[in-house]
Amino acid sequence: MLSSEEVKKNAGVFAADLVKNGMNFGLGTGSTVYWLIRELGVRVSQGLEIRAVPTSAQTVSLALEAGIPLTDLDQVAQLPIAIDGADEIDPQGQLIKGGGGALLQEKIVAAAAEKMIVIADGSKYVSQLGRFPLPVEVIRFGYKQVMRRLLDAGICRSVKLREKNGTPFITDHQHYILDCQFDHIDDAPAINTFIRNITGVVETGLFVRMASSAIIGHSDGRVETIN
Ligand code: ABF
Repeated sequence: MLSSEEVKKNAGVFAADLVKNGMNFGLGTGSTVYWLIRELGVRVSQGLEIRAVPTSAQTVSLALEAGIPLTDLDQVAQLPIAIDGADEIDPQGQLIKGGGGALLQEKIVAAAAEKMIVIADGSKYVSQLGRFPLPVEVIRFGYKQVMRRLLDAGICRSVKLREKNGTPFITDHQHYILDCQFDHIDDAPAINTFIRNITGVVETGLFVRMASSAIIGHSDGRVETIN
């Protein structure tokens, strides 16, 4: 049985093969993407020519440390792929993302890419979304109104302002995150639309019809691609 870190590493290294010479690509965030960055760093040092569009400040520093050249969405004409982690993936390829707090930029990059490829360990693959609290990025001003709207609508069981070290967690884009606990999410597109329509909401961590495939690492060493 492999450790969870080894499983993530297998998925990250497997995904590195999708990044071809000369490619611009979206580079996600998180502990599985960490291994992708490490592997691509080695390949860049061996001559692979690529440019990454990073999805967070954390990924900017890891990529620079690994020697991966960066670019941004305004500089690239095409983004054939984006590779990113997820907190939950269902059989329809719908995702919950944002556990690490980078959902806004991750969604913008995923939307710009022709294909979004998810990398994760098997524990993230679920029959139904909703056990992992759904992150919702909100404007700081008046955020309690948004909390109230979410609760009054009765769509989720509880809503919490995300904190770090006893103070509100601030995203890369200077917003707050509300973590919404559901029992399960039956209709992800409808929930996503409903929440996005609340004034003050910037984006949700529900990624609907965005992922093209998922690369899932397993503890027995297998790496599976689900299309
Ligand atoms: C990011 O990585 C986030 O959207 C997500 O919260 C997190 C999960 O990935 P990992 O478990 O690989 O750290 O993409």
